[in-house]
Amino acid sequence: MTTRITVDPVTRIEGHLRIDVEVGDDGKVTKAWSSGQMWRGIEKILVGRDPREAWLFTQRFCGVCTTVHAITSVRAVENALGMEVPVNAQLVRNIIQTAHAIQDHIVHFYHLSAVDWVDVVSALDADPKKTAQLAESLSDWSLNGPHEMQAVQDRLKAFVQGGQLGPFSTGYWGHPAMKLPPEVNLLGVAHYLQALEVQNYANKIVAALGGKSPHIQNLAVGGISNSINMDSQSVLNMERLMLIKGWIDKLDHFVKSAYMTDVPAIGAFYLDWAGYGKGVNNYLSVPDCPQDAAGTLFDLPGGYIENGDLATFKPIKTHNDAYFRDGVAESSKHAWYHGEAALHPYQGETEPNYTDFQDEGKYSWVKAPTFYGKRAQVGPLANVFVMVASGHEGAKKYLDEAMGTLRGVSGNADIPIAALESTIGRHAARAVRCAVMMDTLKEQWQKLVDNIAAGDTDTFNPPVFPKGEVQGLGCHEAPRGALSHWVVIENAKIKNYQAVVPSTWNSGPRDQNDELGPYEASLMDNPVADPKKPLEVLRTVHSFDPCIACAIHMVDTEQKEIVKVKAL
Ligand code: NFE
Ligand code: MG
Repeated sequence: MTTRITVDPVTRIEGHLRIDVEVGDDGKVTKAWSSGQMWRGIEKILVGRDPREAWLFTQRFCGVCTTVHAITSVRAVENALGMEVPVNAQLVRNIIQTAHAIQDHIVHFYHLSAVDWVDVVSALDADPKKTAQLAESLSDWSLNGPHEMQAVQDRLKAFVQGGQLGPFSTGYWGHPAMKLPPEVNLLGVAHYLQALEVQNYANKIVAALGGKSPHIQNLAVGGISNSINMDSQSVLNMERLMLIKGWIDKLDHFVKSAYMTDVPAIGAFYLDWAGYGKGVNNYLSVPDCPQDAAGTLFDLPGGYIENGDLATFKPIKTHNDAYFRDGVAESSKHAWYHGEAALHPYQGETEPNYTDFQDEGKYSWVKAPTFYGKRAQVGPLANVFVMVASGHEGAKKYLDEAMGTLRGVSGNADIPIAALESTIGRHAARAVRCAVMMDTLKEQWQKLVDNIAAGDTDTFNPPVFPKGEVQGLGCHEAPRGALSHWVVIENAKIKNYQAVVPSTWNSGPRDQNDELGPYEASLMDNPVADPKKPLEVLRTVHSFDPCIACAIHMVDTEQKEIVKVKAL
């Protein structure tokens, strides 16, 4: 007999995601469906507007990856206009997006997914001294001492004695799939609480340059609105840059000494999860951190890898590389829109056609993107593989380091890199990427200081809109993966706007050929010990860091009525 499990909504994500699985007699998933249960109207709002203000709207796609749709949008319009952007503007944007990525990765692991693996209640049974010994043997993170661990356990006891677990009240505590010893659970809880403080330093960097966080204010098509003047107290000056440097150093210590060791150390107890969750293993990633005004040089490489084979790596060299630009299409065969054919984003159509949830038909507001007709997984795992395949030194170094910790703590020296193609591997890759982002952030900061010291204070080139039609593509390797915005501009007004978002790539339903999307494929064969507490399903889905708010933002280019809603 098969059991159908519906998880709706999946929590500890952004937006509304429904996951359905069928579990066979052997307790393993045999069928899976991923369904985006919300839709928005932001692309529609953009039609007819001034392209210079699009970023202010697209940034509101999401409350989590807040900077990314702003930066990608100005890049798309600049690309349509064939514009150059001052180097200072590129570097300030790079600092903002990199700091944001670090904040996002820290929060995802510690606050949105660690409790799938760390049993908070079991931490009450830990010996805090042993936890500290273990922690100090793994790294030099400064808050690993016995007093700290005792204080965390006391705090946890107070929660329990008070009859409430506070932020930990709804976990699957005591679930048979929880395998960490109490001491490691206490370590996880301690770093969960410390990470709440640390992630704030990344937000401060974003706010110091962007005006506020979430949702930065300092962008412009053509550059940034920050002024640079070393002799002024009220604009971007050395004092402000040194303040940012102080926050960068604090983040660096946590990322390198806590996050980079916690994930492989916890993963070492869950090596069985290196055998689940592979799913779609074509990997797509876009280049990022442009270094020159024309956007021809990038610090972080992009590319495509087929079937998990790094030897198939093909580079994507710029944000307008024809190889990427011509390969993307989106299908609505199983999404609640009219039309079955996969369409290129410049020709994208989004005519709603809601049908209720049909297992074999339409069942999601998310479209199914493909790259040259194939499904692709995006995100930190794709990004790390692409960086390693293209010879990025930092990625290779941190991947080696993480694999070393994993092999050391598990006592299994033979764990291959291919183990990363899994549920637990996506977490490990995110930690590795975060360490790479940390070094990238430091480099962007230093380059900005050097560029200003060399006498360049330019931050803005004014855009000029031609008569007639132009089209542009902007890309960004966002925390959840490859992001692209596609804009068609006619007589200085937006004619069409499409965003093909990381969570669309990963959470999309079956495509035009009925092939499963990455979430769906990754759930196949996952064990489910207790259908009433489908922790394993959450583990695999959470490992992608879902964001459904980003994934669905519909447009009706013909401006017909889309749906009637009752405002109560
Ligand atoms: Ni709303 Fe997002 C990211 C984008 S969606 S979080 O990262 O773009 O995957
Ligand atoms: Mg879209």
